[in-house]
Amino acid sequence: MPHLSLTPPPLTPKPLIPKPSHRQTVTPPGPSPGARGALASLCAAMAWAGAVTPALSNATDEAITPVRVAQGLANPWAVAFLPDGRFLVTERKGNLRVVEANGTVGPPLAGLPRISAGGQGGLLDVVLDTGFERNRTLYFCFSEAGDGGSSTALARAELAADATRLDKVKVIFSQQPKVASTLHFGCRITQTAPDVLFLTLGERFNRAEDAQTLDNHHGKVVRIHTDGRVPADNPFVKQAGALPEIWSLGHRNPQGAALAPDGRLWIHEHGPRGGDEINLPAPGANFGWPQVSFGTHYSGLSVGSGKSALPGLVAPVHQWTPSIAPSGMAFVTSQRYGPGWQGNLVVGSLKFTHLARLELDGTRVVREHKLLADRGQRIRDVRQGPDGLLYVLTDSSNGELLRLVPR
Ligand SMILES: [Ca+2]
Repeated sequence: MPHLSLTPPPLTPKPLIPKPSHRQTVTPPGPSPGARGALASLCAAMAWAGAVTPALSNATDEAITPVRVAQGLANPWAVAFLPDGRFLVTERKGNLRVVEANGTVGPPLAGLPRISAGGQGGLLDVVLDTGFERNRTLYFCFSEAGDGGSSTALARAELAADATRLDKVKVIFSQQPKVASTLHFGCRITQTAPDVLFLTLGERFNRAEDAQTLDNHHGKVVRIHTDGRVPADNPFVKQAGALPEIWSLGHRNPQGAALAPDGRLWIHEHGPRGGDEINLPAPGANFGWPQVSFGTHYSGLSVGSGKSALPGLVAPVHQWTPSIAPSGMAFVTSQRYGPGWQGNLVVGSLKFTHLARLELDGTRVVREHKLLADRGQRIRDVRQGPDGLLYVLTDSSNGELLRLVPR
């Protein structure tokens, strides 16, 4: 989502002990489904020519220093940037905290609803409203208990002037139905217009088939107004039996979403064993889970049709096999890292503990770079701050907020 254009927080560099090498590796792109013209093929060939050059030749990848802003965060899941240079950070177990610009971690804010923490569930994403400076409004999503188990819920609230509590908390969306599962909540929020929110929703793992039907919110991307109303132009509002919030279907567990500079929504989702995907949700589009996948079930059995594509199911713009376990996603729109990074997509990897930096040609990934892998930290979230710098949250009981500073 667009971040507020405000005074950058003061840099208080606390450089970490340098590793032997900050050199990064380059891997060739995975299969890129979809039709390509001759020009695209030529571009791909040129991109490949670039991709096979030694990794060390890409000087820009060596030009970042991760600087620890804060530590001691318990499985932090999302970070948002307050206009005064402070940060809001969620902890999965249910805390929302202010982190001072100097890294001091504040106490949990009061006023949050009851959160059903456990497994993959808890307090997950948080984003500020684009009018936050004026209205103090923010949105957060979490796992909500109720009849039948739990599901993902989205709430709006106002941050008190002293930032010690949330006021006017209102749940504006609850995923239906609730089920007995602590897995696959999805739960990334993107504001694409002043009054429009998108929320990604996992299929809760044991309800995978639900992702193909419209009578539930499992494995869906939903689109609602910021007050919870359903937009009149959602794709299924006039279809009997369909839940009107649904924008797209056939998703597995999407834990990354970002608004591209051109206004398009991008998401990624965890595959099963292999087949993590980047998708561009479109109204009414079916992204195939669990009918098609580039991966297999954890058992090794094939998924659904056993195919990676079928007519009528939208292919991902990128896939990872083996799975990187993606979480968090942002576009680099600033010029802080030079022209080679501008327009890139960055994605956290939990499994391989790196930050993937993806060079794009339109909607196609043409090169992939792996950053920060030598730190061995699971990456849960990545965002571009109002200072144009990238910020990363690492996932552990002693999670960190890192600022990626260009050298
Ligand atoms: Ca898919």
